[in-house]
Amino acid sequence: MSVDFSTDPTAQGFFAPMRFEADIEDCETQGEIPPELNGSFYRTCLDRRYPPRYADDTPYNADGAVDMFRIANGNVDFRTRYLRTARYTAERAAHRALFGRYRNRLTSDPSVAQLSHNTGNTTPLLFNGRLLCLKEDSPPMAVDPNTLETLCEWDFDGQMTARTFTAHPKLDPRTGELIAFSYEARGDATYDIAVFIFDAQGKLKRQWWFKSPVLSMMHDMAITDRHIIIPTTGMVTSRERLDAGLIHWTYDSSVPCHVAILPRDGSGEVRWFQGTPDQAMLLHTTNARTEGDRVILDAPVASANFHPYFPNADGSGFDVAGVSPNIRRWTFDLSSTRTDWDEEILFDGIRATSMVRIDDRFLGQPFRYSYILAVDPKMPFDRARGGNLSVRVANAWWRFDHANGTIDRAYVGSTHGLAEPQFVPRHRDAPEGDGWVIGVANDFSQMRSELVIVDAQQMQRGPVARVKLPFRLHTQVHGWWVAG
Ligand code: V55
Ligand code: FE
Repeated sequence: MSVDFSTDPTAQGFFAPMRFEADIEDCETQGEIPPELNGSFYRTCLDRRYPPRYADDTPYNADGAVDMFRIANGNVDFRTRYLRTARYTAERAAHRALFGRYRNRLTSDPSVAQLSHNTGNTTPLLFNGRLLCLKEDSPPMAVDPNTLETLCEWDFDGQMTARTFTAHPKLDPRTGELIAFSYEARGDATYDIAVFIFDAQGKLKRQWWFKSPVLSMMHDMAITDRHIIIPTTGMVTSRERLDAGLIHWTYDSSVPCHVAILPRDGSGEVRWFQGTPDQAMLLHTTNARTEGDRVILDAPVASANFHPYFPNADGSGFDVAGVSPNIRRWTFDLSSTRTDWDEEILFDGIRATSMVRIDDRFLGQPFRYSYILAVDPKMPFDRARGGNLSVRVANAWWRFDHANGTIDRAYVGSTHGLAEPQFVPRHRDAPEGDGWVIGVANDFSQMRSELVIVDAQQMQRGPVARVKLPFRLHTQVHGWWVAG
């Protein structure tokens, strides 16, 4: 069986896998890297080693690769490595894909029935000396943060007993705790949710186990200084679906969003709230806080399926009109017996993506700014040379000011698509918003990628520096900054 990606429409142009590993010292740079910018920018990426076994599979099922831009004294070194997962190793030995459709082990080659399907392709996060590369269907992959060598699948020294682990745990900037949850926590199509709090030294401090009212994707969570918030979505599965050999998820537009809220200190039970189906398409949260008896969550939320690879349960086709979330503020009143919540639309009229970040020093606390990847019709975009603006190509970063409702926009070139923005503070103690927004831009005119650095307080000026790689990079999912 030959390696041929030519019939995979999701693996063309900038989305074709790179299938390489590389080290570049002293990368080519235009402009001046700010001297205060010192640290490592990590990205987890999708990069299939072998063509998928099924043509309808999702790119989310690609092998994971991890990139590192190490920035010091105005210089940048770049490194990229595949994650050496059990899956990668087995498929490499077989010279072909052995794992089948996304999160459906019944569609895999029988030879890998007992092997982990972990790809670690979604989020990198440094905790307790290990770079954790996370995939929500598996435990973390632990990676050496300097060499990017894969260490092992990591269960926190046996403390984390769930079969899965979210790709979006929260590092509390005040306490150093890592707060995480698992869904389908006792295996495929189980309703079990587990929630874990690890202290800054990695010791398990508290855990909860309970059942979800729906069997849905639960991609992200939020924390406040007192609460843990976990939303369900309309992206659902079932034992029957998996037994039929289908891809794990289908979007059911009749399923309402549910939200679990737990007190962090274990002083009360988990409380479930129930919303409506038009609130059920969310991936990422922006931030949350507790004010008295109210929990306030800001998040990009859409009302229809924005995953083109997961079919609609009612048989309708993918509709690009439904893909753009708006930013919603949900307020939960813990002092009443209400099981619903209040919704307010922030930044009315905008069409964003779900790729939103904040200044992580303000996680769980009152905050002012968020940074989001956007398809911005006001920015010039050369469709002939820049590909199509679509679900997969966005051309702007926006800074939302949650205090006054304004939006600042950054644009890096008419043939450039952007990945998720990463905020980096100027100094550890700099005020919120004082720093840079960094991230990878893909220049379709040259088929090269670059790391661009934008002053967060002067977004409209565009990049102050561009670190140009001599090749294109694989598709990023999420990034992570580690200072120093
Ligand atoms: C998402 C991404 C995933 C996944 C589940 O963006 C959800 C949402 C990159 O993999 O497995
Ligand atoms: Fe995510």
